[in-house]
Amino acid sequence: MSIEKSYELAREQFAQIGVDTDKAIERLKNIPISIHCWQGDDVAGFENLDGGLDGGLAVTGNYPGKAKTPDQLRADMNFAFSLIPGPKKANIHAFYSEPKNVKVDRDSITTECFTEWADWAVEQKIGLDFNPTCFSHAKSSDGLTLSHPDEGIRQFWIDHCIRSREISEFLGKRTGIRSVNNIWVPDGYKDNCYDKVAPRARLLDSLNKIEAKKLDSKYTKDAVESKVFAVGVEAFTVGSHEFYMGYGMKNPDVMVCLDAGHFHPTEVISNKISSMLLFSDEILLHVSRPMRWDSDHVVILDDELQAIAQEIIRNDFESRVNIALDFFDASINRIAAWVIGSRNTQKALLKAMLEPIDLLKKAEYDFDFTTRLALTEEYKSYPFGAVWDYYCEQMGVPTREAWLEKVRTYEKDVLLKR
Ligand code: RNT
Ligand code: ZN
Repeated sequence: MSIEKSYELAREQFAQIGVDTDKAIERLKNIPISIHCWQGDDVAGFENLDGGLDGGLAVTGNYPGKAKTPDQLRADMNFAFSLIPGPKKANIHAFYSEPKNVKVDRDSITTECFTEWADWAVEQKIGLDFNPTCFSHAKSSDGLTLSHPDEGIRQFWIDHCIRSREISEFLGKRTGIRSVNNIWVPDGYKDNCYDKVAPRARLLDSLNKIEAKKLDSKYTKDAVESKVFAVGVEAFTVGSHEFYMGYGMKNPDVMVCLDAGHFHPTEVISNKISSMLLFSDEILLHVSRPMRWDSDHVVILDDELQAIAQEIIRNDFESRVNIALDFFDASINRIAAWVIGSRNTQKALLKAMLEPIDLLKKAEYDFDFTTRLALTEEYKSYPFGAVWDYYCEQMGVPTREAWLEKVRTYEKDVLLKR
């Protein structure tokens, strides 16, 4: 049956429970997803480092065809974007800089190192988000950066984060779309920390220095990302959730970032959004999929992804929740990874829009928990797929699994020739 016919039937069925599928589609068209460039090159960056990835981050797998130059990475993202419907941003990291001729260390990167990224984004009509890269560098090899006891090392990373804010502002100005600048540091210890206050006090002082200058909030806004543990940083992270929660509450210009993999294994970020947004204007999400630990698996349409989307949609939070993806899997085709994770995030948002939200809220307010449970379960098998397919067709991207064939062709023609 044609996509249109299926959609017509689905539209009718949803209309019967008071859900307007056309409206849902229009709503989805206005929710940008920030797609992380680092899935395309296994978080390697382009600095030609001798050392590999560190900071407790790990990418496993050696699937062929990873991007080795900025142009390859942008080409791969362009191709992935052609398979993902709706508005997108690209999320880049400082170590994807393209300095002209001379090597520019992280503390002295300038907007000029990012003109290619900016030109590309303008061409693609997308916004850009930014991240200082406080890992995979000689000065992060002690496992401490902004909280390092050595003043010189600390200053190096402070300068790097200040430069990153300026670059983010530049990217916001160039693209006309505000850029989020997200600060995550790997700082912590493998084994039990004896003095937990001193490193946190140093991190706080560093952040205050980084944030001292007010930048134009029309173009950039900072976020800070916590973490509970990592491989090699099992015992103690300086930037814990409580630390950055406190920082965000005291500094309303700075958003708190919630990464789905950065909490204890059964703790979920979906249940934090409602509380956070009673106290902050905005938050940043790193949508990821932890498996037993912060493993950064490709996002699938699982219960937690749907719970995250439901929190955003049921409460009209889409203008206050910045949705960014953060996963990296080198065991499968990297473009497929982007497409799967991005499309699933959008599917989850759409599925959440296809519930009669007011009716279900009312059942709950009336203490009618039978109706609440019965209907939420029944609505799970309503024909959401027909609406998704129609949306993809409208947006000019492949419907259903048709994108996979295109990825295979690109793999053969482009990736395997690298
Ligand atoms: C690390 C954080 C961080 C990184 C990226 C590469 O645990 O999740 O967001 O994944 O900055
Ligand atoms: Zn993250």
